[in-house]
Amino acid sequence: MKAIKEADSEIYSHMAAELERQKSVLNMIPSENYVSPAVLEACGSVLMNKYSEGYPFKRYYQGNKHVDEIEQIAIDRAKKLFGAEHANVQPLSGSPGNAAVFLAFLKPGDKFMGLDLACGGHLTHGSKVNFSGKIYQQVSYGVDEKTELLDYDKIREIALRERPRMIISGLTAYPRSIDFRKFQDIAEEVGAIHLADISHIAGLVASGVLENPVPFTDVVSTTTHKTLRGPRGGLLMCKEKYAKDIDKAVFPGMQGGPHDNNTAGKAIAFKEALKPEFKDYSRQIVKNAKILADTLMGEGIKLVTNGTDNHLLLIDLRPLGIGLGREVALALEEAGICCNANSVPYDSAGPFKPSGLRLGTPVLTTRGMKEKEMEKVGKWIADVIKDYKNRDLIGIVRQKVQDLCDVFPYY
Ligand code: DSN
Repeated sequence: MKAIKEADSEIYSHMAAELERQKSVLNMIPSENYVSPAVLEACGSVLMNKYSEGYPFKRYYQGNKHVDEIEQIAIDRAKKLFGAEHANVQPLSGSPGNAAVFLAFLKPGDKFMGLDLACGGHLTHGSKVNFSGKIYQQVSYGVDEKTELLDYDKIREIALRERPRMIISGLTAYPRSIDFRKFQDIAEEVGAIHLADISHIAGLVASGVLENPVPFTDVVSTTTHKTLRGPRGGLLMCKEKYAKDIDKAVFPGMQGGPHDNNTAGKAIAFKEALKPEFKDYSRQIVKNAKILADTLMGEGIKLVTNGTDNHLLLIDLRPLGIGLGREVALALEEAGICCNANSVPYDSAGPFKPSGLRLGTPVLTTRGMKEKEMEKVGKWIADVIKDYKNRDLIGIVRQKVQDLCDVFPYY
């Protein structure tokens, strides 16, 4: 960061401090990851100087000879990675990608189904405060109150009754695998488009650790920066028959010029994800999450659905008190463990003071941590949760976290 240091010492000092923070904490926010130096270089490159409205070899601006090649490589690699008939690598992130899908298939006021945010969905799956819930009519489905699992019979029942134009599957805080095939079947039965939002699990899907919905699902959306470990960005994949609708909805429907620097970062990340090592990485993410879950439950901590199939865990703090999520997340942050407060299904405390904690293993796994480390980390998390006001304990855990981070450096 030599040039930044010289040009703007104020921003430089914050960036340098953020780098230190990322190195010296256990980052357990399940939607974050640490990208490779190659992806970082691409995102900070001269490609950001270019405008490229249009698609490869069909642009509205001159000078796109090299950008055309880069975007085409990104498209080809995405198709290979997920076995997709068609891929659009231009969505700036997950939300604009999903917005483009709405634009492609729904008119304002049309009905669609999405997983309730408090049960693990996403803002763009129909939250009242999001474009999806304001412009379109959301019919929500939840999880079973007892098992906290998706109930496919119930989802089918709602779909048959409501006849939505689109059904969204996918998660931001559901720790179990999703039967995307069942969603596709239900959508076909009621004549709806099925959008599978695999943003959180894309890396696990690409490596075959979780089921890949791309070959049989109408449209699949994802971000590229979570378990997939690429740059901030989005990606849409669909059956060939929807390719034109999707492309037109992304540009000129939703967006102007793509961010070519991030497109290059996506291409590099897809190449990394096609390597055999990425399979090992993905397997380890899930192994780590399972060990972490077992350790926490062994310490008497309640987990939503009593475990995990993917990269994330949702801790239910209600046995300790309603609405404790943020307070405990702050205590954990002080102890050097970064996660986020999150609603749990049927949380009476509301989204501003939720009763849960969401955490995951993608970053720790990127740093090379395995089962042994997860047992330690799980024990520290449980200690802080059970005694979150104890400043001495928080200080002791902070030191242990620092020591562990020193053994697993990154950047
Ligand atoms: N903000 C992302 C997450 O944390 O799950 C979803 O967009």
